[in-house]
Amino acid sequence: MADMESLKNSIIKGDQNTAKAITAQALQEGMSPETILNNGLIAGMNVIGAAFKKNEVYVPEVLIAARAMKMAMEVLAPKLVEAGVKPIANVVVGTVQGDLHDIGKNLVVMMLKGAGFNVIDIGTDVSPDKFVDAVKKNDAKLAGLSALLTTTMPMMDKTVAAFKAAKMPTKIMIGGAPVTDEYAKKIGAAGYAPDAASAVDVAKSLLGV
Ligand code: B1M
Repeated sequence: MADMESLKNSIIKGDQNTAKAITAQALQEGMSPETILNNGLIAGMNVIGAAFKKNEVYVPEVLIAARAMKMAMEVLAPKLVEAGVKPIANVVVGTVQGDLHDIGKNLVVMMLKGAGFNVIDIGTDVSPDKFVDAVKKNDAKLAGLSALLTTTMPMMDKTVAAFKAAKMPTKIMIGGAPVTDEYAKKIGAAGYAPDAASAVDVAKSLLGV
């Protein structure tokens, strides 16, 4: 019988073949897609996220775990849709205008997906208007802004201002190497996360989930 502890461990180890095989077996045995998602895949990503936060694992381990999750999700996603399992919330994530750095942003995307959010990744060099449009189009409650350059940090301020000008109640979470909690408060962003794992905690707390 498919064992969720083994599925969780396959995600932690980044063993994509085992993750995919156990997911397929669990579905075949009639386990609910939601149980597989929560007790196997998300449980594994939670462990990786906590270890990443404590510097017990590093970027490569997170990428490998996320790849294993992605493979398993290819099998699981159609069944989740059939079962009507809803993601926690829609979240739009991008790197601000003028900034092409996306490695950290991609990690944030992976961790949010791993935690059960539906993430709309709008890439790099994203203008304030494009952020606003993407949030409107996807009815997102949260926008995540990444910046790696001190010269592009002011675009976060401009993006927050664009949401305010559009009178949108969207919560905005910011992050990236030069960004600080103090800066988030200064520009009126709702939250700041220092790393990808914390981004999940901050996102959940901002959305009250
Ligand atoms: Co650039 N670069 N770079 N670069 N680059 C830095 C950032 C820099 C610190 C290097 C240096 O000088 N020591 C420096 C910035 C200086 C500053 O502004 N203070 C710099 C510079 C100057 C530049 C250029 C201007 C260089 C030039 O052309 N003269 C240029 C700018 C291009 C542009 O964006 N317009 C440039 C270009 C590039 C490359 C294209 C070559 C490449 C990017 C490739 C890519 O991303 N696809 C690159 C890289 C790789 C770096 C370094 C080496 C690594 C960045 C990285 O990926 N880190 C970087 C130096 C360094 O950091 N050692 C540097 C790993 C990543 C996992 O961490 O992105 O911090 P990070 O993400 C973390 C957290 O910050 C947080 O979670 C992540 C995971 O824990 N986080 C969030 C990030 N976003 C978040 C969002 C959240 C929450 C948390 O909520 C939404």
